[in-house]
Amino acid sequence: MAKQTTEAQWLADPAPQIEFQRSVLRGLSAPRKSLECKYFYDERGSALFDEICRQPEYYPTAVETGILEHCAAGVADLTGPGAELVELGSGASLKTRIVLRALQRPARYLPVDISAEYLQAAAASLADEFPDLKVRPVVADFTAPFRLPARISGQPRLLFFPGSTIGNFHPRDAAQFLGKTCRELSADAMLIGVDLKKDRAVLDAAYNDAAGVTAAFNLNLLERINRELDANFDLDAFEHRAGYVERRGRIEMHLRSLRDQEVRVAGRKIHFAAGESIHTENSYKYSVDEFRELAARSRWQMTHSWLDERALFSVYLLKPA
Ligand code: AVI
Repeated sequence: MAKQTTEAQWLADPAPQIEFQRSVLRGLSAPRKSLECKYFYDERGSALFDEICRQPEYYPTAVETGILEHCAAGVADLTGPGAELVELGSGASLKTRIVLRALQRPARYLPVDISAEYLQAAAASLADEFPDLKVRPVVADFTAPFRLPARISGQPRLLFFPGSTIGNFHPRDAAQFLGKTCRELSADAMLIGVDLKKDRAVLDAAYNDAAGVTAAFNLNLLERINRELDANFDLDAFEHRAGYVERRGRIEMHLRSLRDQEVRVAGRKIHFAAGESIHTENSYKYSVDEFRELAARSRWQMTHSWLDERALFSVYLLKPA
């Protein structure tokens, strides 16, 4: 039997506490309070996000999975044999299996994720399932500069960026990020999943699941700040709020203070008026034309697009223009 390879993680933890502290204090001292959504993903946050993906209201995961099952063979033909797959924000790598199974003799898989423990576990289980595949986890915040191992010479490199994570960037930053991936990651193509604009009732329900998992995911950010930055947020004194803001084309997620209160964070006192909110996440939605235009601004050309029957979600193949 071929040797299983899960090489040591490529980089040390790229998100040192001091960065986290700086970002939190900056966000909570601003006139309109905010926190960076990348900090949702500690170990519990990553597990809660997986649970969100299993909620009946959160359609993106199931719908994107269906689209990938439908288009993976075509993507594999377009990519060619012996490819390496680089996944940005891999999480539990569930959709990856569909792509890896379709690719012809994939040479290597490089999952890139900010959550070290989670990444190691997901990479190990994947290496078990694909014994001939080299799996090399890269612990990195892919929104900041990071390095990838050198490309395997002569083999195609396919970037995989599913889940509409691109929607969590402001459109200007999304264009910049896509441009950077095009210039710096020396890929032949990118397979990307993007959530589509649609009826607001469907969108609102997806971010307000009845089981309260999205609310727990949002509140976990305060729990993380309590634990890691010596803070004393009372989790019962904040509530989860999420909704579609049509003029901006985005879901906004907030944590709303239920009373006038003062919270200690890393030695500082932060005041919250009753009803004041912390903006924790944006999730932009794009029509096909809007996304084609965004990709073109970043020097990617949209060569193929796949939508589900209800036009809830889209998957695109982009090539460097
Ligand atoms: C990871 N990202 C694409 C999710 C989204 O839909 O914006 C994160 C999420 N937030 C709440 N539910 C899911």
